[in-house]
Amino acid sequence: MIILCVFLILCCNLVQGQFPRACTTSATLRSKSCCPLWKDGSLCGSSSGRGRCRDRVVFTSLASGRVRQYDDDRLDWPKYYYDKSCECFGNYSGYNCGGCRYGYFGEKCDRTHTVERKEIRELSLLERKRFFSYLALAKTTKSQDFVILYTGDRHHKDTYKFVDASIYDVFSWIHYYSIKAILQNGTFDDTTNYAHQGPAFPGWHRLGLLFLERQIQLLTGDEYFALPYWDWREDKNCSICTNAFLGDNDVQGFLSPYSHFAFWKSICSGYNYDEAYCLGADDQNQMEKLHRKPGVSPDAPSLPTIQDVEETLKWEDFDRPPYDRSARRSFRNALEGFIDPKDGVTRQIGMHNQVHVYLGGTMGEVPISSNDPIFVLHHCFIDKIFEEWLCRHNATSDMYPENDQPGQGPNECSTPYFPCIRNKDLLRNSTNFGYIYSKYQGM
Ligand code: KOJ
Ligand code: ZN
Repeated sequence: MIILCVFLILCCNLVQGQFPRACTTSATLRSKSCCPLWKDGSLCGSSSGRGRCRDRVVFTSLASGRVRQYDDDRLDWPKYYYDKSCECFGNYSGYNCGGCRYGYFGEKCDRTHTVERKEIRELSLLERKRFFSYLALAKTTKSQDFVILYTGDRHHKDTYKFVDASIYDVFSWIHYYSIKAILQNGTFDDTTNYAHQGPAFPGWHRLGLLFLERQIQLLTGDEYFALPYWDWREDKNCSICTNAFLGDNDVQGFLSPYSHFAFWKSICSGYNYDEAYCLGADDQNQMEKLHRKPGVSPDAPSLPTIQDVEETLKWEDFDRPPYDRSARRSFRNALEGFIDPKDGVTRQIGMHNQVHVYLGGTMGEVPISSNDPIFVLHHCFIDKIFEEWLCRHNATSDMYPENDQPGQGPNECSTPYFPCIRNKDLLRNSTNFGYIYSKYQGM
């Protein structure tokens, strides 16, 4: 019975993400059409009024109209792969419009409710145990809806292929894929990417967390599931790095055999060179185990303070030219952690980056950091700070700036999510996406 319920949930509530399995058959790739049938037998559920199959659901890229010299497969997402994709109406969403927009539930997507994301230490013992078992299930359950891209050589698109992955690994892969160096005139540029070092950073990660949260809701049938966060302000010695929480580690950095994630392996680990995407994704033996070394790096011996967060929140401009890691007096760049939040000018490892570097190990390796579930808790707190900024500054999506970062224009699709959600539409309060944060420790 439970198996049947899980199966029904999986096949009837498809939501955002990519690559949709249904769009990676050789026929769909050849036709460049990603408009799968919904269960009513029509493309994108069109006969039930859920959506339609549309040409170029790609939005405009560069504001300035400058011609790009890139040959990267992710540019102008999802144009390289698909000319056609589903456009869903109203509250419907998902690659075939069979699912609901974030914050909406039910067959007709007409039910709403708001979930509350709490600090992990606020959870009851039962809630915490439930969270760890949901994660274990997500790590071991093959995604029915999505597959991941795996390639031998990024210069040769005919070596691209798609492989199965677990639900958690699809989430982790999305971060990996967005962050790989950009192929430009046959060479790789790793100074910029689709999710970081630009105005897309807060919204991109917000969407990633929503993706994982919804996938877990669907997997478990628990519509009220909410991701927890870790308020790391002034935390000493990573107080959640214990086996009752995210896990203790040994001197080499490996997680304690008694921790929840002792046997987790990192997808896309081991082959972190620019030329390939996620080699080894089909072989557990090639993946390294999670590791962590909190407080060991001389570059980030402690965690950000209450004052650091307050100083970050005071910056009025969401982002500022040149919209990259050198942007000054920019809320986004202070939050991401390339400038001192106090003066908005001095280069330093702060805030988001500081927590990654402080934790070290898997979390300190940019391409694979999302394999460690502490990434989820860290980014939920970053998202909470982003939410606090949106409230304090009465932010609206028109504050999202035009800029030249690849994939980060206001009207470009957040890359590589599916279907298209424009970057600027993520600059909206979390209640628009069906969640809020608990008030904890005064924020
Ligand atoms: C890992 C990441 C990231 C930043 C750092 C540290 O994923 O975004 O590590 O610079
Ligand atoms: Zn990231």
